[in-house]
Amino acid sequence: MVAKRRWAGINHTIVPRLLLALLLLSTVAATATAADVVAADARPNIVLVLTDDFATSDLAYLPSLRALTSERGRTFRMIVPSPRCAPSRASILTGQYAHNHGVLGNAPRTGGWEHLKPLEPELLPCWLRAAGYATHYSGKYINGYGRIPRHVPPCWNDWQALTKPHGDARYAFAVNANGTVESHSGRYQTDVLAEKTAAFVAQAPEPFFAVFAPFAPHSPWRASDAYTGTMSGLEIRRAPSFNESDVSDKWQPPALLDADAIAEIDARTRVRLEMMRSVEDGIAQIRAALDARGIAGETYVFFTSDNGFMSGEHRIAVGKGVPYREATEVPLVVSGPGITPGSVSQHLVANHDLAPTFAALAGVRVPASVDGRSIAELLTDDGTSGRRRVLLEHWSRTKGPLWKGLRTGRGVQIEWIGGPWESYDHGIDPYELSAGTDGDADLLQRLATCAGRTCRRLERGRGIPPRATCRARTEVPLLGGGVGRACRATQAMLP
Ligand SMILES: [Ca+2]
Ligand SMILES: [Ca+2]
Repeated sequence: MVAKRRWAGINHTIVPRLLLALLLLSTVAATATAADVVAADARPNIVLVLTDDFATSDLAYLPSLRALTSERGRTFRMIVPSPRCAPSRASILTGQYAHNHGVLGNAPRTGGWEHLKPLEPELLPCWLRAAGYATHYSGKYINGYGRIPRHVPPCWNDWQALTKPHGDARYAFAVNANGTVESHSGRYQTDVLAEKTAAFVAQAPEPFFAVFAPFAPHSPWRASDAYTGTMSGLEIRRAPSFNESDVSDKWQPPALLDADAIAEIDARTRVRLEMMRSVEDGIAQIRAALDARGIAGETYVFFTSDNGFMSGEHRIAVGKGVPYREATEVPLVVSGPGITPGSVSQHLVANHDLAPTFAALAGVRVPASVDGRSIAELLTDDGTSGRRRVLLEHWSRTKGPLWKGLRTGRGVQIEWIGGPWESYDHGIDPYELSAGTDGDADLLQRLATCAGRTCRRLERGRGIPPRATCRARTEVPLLGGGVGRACRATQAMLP
């Protein structure tokens, strides 16, 4: 079979895959050896669909999205330790907690692209590229990117990122296409971005790593003309935490939402879901490209969000950046070789696990700076990750940390800086309606300053000497636990 394909401006005649990989990789990864290429040829492709502010509850309204993701793969409930756009995206690219990568917020003073830029030569795409992967990014990169409109971060073979300020408009926006700024008008942003990823997937040399990062369903909330109004009749379901009636257990709670505020939340939810219809189309287009090329069986597709989203739960009308489940939990759905369709994992997974997971799938060693752990084995096996807890941490724009917390498979302990502790046992209070005041300050402090292997050890409970023996037989002297009430509370929170 002989056909012409085009890659990176070069026409190639199709030859057996290994030879093609050798030819192409010699142009994209000068450091790869022949041995690397042979190994790389057997490695899977990886596609990451990274949405923006998609909430776990949104999935219930989107049957087509479920058909494209959870019904074809394995669903994890993923914790986002720092639930705002830039810190989360930096964690995905570094495999680190925010206190280690240093992108603490969205704005230049404490975070955003300005704080990520010095790290760019060492990020995930560079690990994969050095190992022979072809790399692609389409969509929203990180807050503040585009202030130098032609900047292309290193290690991306095909770079198609939204630039500011035009990146905010849904029908008029600009894309940095490998260093050339393209102006787009008249077409819906998500459609254009999906097309770019599908085009890459259709012809990139294998193995490849492709990121489709639509700026949806983030504000400004505008659906494509094709889907505007399609969710207008949708009845919005209320979680028990919606407009929480008794907030005496919360620190500095907002006022009760009135009818106007609730109507606004519902209207916004409908438009956000309409925006996701275009993301569904994008995923379908990318999958079609994989199918057409016959490589779906050797490609992992990850679907997730950079953070969750509040829509009236606990009276919080809009946004993220709070320690509640709606903000700190997002769905992670993975489909690919060996993964049971429709399966669900109960393991505690965090977004700084994504980079080491991609590295493991690619057979790449991660730098010692990585805090996360690979979940590659959990994609096909119910075995144990050994992880008992994940740190939560969040900073204000100017005043340092706002809150920190310990999240387990069964609950959460939150420390409001300068305020009280709020703790929830998700086994009996999954909607976080009635807070306790338990908190392990010592363990939290250790995790909040951990790095690399130490983080993983603290998350497992290894290396933490029990501080006391619990008094009752029903209590367990948990690693990192304490005595009395703290001991019981910690026990109740174990997965
Ligand atoms: Ca976001
Ligand atoms: Ca309450």
